[in-house]
Amino acid sequence: AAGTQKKVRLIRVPFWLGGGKAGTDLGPEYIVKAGLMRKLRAMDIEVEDEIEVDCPVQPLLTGAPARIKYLPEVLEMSGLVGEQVYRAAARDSFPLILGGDHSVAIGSLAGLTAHYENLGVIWFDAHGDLNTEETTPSGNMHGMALAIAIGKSNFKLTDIPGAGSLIKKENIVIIGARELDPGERELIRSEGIACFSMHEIDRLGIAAVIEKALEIAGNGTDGIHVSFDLDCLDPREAAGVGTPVPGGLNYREAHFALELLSESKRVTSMDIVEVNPLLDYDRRTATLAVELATSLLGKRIL
Ligand code: HAR
Ligand code: MN
Ligand code: MN
Ligand code: MN
Repeated sequence: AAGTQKKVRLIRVPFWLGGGKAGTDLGPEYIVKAGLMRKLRAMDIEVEDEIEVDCPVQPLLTGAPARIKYLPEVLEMSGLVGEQVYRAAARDSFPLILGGDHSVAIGSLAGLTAHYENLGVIWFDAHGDLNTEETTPSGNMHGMALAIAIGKSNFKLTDIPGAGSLIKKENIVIIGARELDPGERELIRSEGIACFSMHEIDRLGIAAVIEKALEIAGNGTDGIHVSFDLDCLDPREAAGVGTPVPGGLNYREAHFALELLSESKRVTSMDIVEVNPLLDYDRRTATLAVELATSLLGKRIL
């Protein structure tokens, strides 16, 4: 787990079709160029051969566009990502998945559930990613990833070849939410999903929130996956994301959260998603992504 492991396997997923905005497919290259490998090796972490998943690209438009966008492509990408993530987890290498839009997490979870009996998930995000085919306002699948993971949509995690079981709603936690669609809010209420919005973070402080998150995601689970959407941060810290929302986590809150998760030694994998270099006008978002990964993987100030 993070904080103890010495082997990391980088899985690059240059995919944007789940988010509907080109540029996110350049995220992995941009994050690697910002010095990820060098920084991990400086921490004495062995970075195993990095894998680039051969993602499907935008198909030629034939006929009317589907309401749920690029479902066949998301399905294909998820199967390929799942295979690589499973392989890493099975040989006790820490899977570090670089997106890509947040639909790549569907692939991560497919692979992880093949290895772990019971997986907890901590989802850092400005959004809920809990839309279903009925409630999605955009048809973009990155906004449905968590609903797919817990089986609330028609298309489910278990539809991906190789996936294990669904993620239990009792073991997921959303942190940093501040823009929820009506259907998502309803689902959070009716299913009793743990969601620490920015309001709860302001009230309790990030340390208490992480403590509670570990209790929920760690309760009866044999692994914890951290899915980190860079838009959980305030756009002043991370401009290079597809759907920025004001009022997010600041630099230290985000780092402190990941440092605490690292100290817990419970986290077994991580996604870093939604970095869009084409929108990163002050060129800080990729560097930030690298720094955040090192915090989760055990970097200490002292
Ligand atoms: N909730 C909206 C939708 O479903 C917007 C989703 C925004 N995108 C993300 N996901 N970056 O976290 O379309
Ligand atoms: Mn194992
Ligand atoms: Mn997201
Ligand atoms: Mn988001």
